[in-house]
Amino acid sequence: DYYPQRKLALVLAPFSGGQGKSGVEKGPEYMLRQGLAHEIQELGWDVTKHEPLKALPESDEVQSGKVKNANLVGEATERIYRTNLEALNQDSFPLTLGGDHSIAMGTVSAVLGKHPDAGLLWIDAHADINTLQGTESGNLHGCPVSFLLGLNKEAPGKLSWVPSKLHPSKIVYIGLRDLDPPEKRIIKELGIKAFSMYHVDRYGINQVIEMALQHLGNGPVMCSYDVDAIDPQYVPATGTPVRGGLTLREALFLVERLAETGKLVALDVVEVNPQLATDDVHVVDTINAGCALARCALGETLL
Ligand code: B3U
Ligand code: MN
Ligand code: MN
Repeated sequence: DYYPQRKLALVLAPFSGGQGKSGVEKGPEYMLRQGLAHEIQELGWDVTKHEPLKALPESDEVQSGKVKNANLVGEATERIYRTNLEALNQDSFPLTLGGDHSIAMGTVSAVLGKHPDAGLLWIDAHADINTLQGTESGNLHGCPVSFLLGLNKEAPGKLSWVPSKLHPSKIVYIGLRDLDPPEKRIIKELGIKAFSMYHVDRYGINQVIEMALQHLGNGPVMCSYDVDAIDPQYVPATGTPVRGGLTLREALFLVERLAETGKLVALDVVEVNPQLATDDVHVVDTINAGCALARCALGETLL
């Protein structure tokens, strides 16, 4: 058990600069309004709130190839990194609420700063491993893993802080179903363990998580959870929904199993965009799913 004191740092990351749709910065606010902080306290955690992105300055953007908002993403992710590393150093579990997935450059780097042997479980419809060369969209939320792995020789502007401490053998994907061709090549070349929706159907979610955990070994595990891994029928309010995803039970089961191992050291819940719903039920479903992921990862459903 990494957190015998049950201290939790709730890190709000209302950030949308890693992609083009507004609304994803409202994710944390909606999850808090749903009562998430209180629910976590009810589970026995001592919760402190952190807002590293307060007063984020207007940034002076460098135009570097296709990639958008490099300085803004650099500034935001470095702030999140510092906040989360400090939380980890004070024996607090960092639960980071996004915001778009670019913020994982900060959250994962913090975990690797504290626990160099940590494994990373990346649950997502997308691999988010595009390089500066390979990205078609120029959206940095499609690139965090390439930075964490050090695949970009020179990072533009303020993105140069990212330490790239992740080894390809220490990341496992679950839920993939929408990859760009260069991303597939990178995953193959680096031998990264990846369980797509095909593998979920083939082996079942239980065997997939066991294989994933076995691959990551005995050390601590961080989970970066993009809610678009879940089928849009359960989580419609997200920026890039892709049909054919995890059922809500499969999605929650993954984090329930992580809670059971006692090895989970940090969690991100990202890409909740309450503005992208066509009706209120969609918002409620999405926010409820995001909050349930956090609660289940913290042991709510363990007896
Ligand atoms: N691979 C595409 C699409 C994408 C990645 N992550 C999300 N969408 N959420 C890209 O833009 O890099
Ligand atoms: Mn993602
Ligand atoms: Mn995604």
